[in-house]
Amino acid sequence: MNTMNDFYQNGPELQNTFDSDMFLKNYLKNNIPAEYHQQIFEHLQKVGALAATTWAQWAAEAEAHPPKLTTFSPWGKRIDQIEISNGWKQLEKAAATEGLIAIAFERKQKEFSRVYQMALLYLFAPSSAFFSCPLAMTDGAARAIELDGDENLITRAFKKLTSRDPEKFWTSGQWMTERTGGSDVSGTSTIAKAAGENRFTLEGTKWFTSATTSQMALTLARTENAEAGSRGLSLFYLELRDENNNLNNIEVHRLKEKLGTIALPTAELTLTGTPAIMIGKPGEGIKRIASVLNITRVYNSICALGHMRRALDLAWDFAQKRKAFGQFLIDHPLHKKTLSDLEVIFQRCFKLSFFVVKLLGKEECGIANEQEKILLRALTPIVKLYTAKKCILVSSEAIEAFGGAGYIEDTGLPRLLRDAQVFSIWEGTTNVLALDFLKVCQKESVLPLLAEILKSNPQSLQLQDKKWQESENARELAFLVAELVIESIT
Ligand code: MFK
Repeated sequence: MNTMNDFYQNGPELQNTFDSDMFLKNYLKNNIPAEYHQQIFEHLQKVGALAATTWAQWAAEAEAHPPKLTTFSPWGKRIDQIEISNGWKQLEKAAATEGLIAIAFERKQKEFSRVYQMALLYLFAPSSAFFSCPLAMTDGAARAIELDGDENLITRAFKKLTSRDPEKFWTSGQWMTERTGGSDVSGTSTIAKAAGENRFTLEGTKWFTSATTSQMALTLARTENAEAGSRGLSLFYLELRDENNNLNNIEVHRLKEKLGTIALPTAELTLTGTPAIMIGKPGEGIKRIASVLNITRVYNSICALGHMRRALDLAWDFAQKRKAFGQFLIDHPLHKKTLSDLEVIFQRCFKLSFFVVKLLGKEECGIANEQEKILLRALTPIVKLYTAKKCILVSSEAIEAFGGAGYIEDTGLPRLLRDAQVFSIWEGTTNVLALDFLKVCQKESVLPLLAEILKSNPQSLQLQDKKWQESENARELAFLVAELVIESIT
């Protein structure tokens, strides 16, 4: 006889995450020229299978074994060793082998290379335990070096950052934040002392250094006698270890205890005379690091998108196997409508994110016109802030769709919500990005340009409102622009 005691609910399962994603497939069919379809589809199908199986297992292993810092050897020598899990190491190798960075810089699919790469990242990220974070900084660093680095840095670093060989592949950190602030970096107190032609040694403390196990980092510092404020900052390249694999005058104080992203090593550290090379000219630090930020913000959007997709895939699957009140959840009209409404939010985020990715691809291939360049600059903060906030909302609703199980740690579901919160914090908070957008509007006449592009939408008239010049309305403006642009994308 079947009693309630015999009942055990099956948890949610993943299918090949590419095969099951009709929205992605249709987007790629309609937005990438047919000559690239076969190769890209075959690759993404392989990746979708890995994301649902091996990579998800490695990510679980990385989450179960967070990084550990050992500051001293048993005999008292300062060693600052960060131990990372096998899962994390395997994910790094997979990222290189699959060309997660390389695809964007080889540009074999011309301006569509970014679309291909970001589709790959979208599948990789939710099964990567946030290995996507070092990848974002790696990609941004490669772009900064490609734009502003000399031959030495191209050979020394760019080639490794963009390598498909796991033995040669490097990742990069981006160390911008000090104790005085991550949004307002004008108080940066790291000093760069001259040590030969374009060579410096850095002294200062960095408060958030993610991916501290990377081989290199880009960071901001102030040359001696440079002016105060952000205009006195320059951009520097450094390598974390010397030829004997010892840290290059770097002391790691501790790893951060974070709300989420726990597999990702994030440290506080001090540079105590670390050799560095300046990228760009003195005082150009913000402008030069902006090329990193613009890439990491697009990554943030794509990773938020992948995160939403994962949360929804699990919630849809569960709705088809969980019964309540005599029928499957999916057959309850209200449950189905709740998930369908979240699906619409996801799809809107998808449209905006890949619209910006396409612009990025065009700009990097030198075929974007002036309007497209302005749009890319203006919409990068918008897509980042919009998708981050929607991701938190979708993740919260998705775990609620599991009832109590969504609140229980060993189901793995609460992590969806904890991890989602980071998207709106790192790489610029919602308000900082909304204000950045406002600054761009003031400089580049973005609103008239947008009003012209969006003129078929009666709501675009709102863009002429004077109130947008007030910074307190910047957030409202940012979300309005996001919604209007999404509605204009066919
Ligand atoms: C890892 C585990 C997670 C743990 C939780 C997360 C913890 C948080 C970790 C972090 O701290 S992550 C870092 C977060 N911080 C940011 O993302 C930076 C946010 N701040 C900004 O984005 C500011 O706008 C910025 C620092 C870039 C600049 O502010 P400023 O100092 O007021 O400079 P300004 O005047 O806005 O820009 C200087 C120049 O750079 C201008 O050019 P001009 O000199 O020609 O006028 C700008 O146009 C240009 N610029 C600024 N942003 C740009 C840009 N150009 C292109 N693209 C951009 N995005």
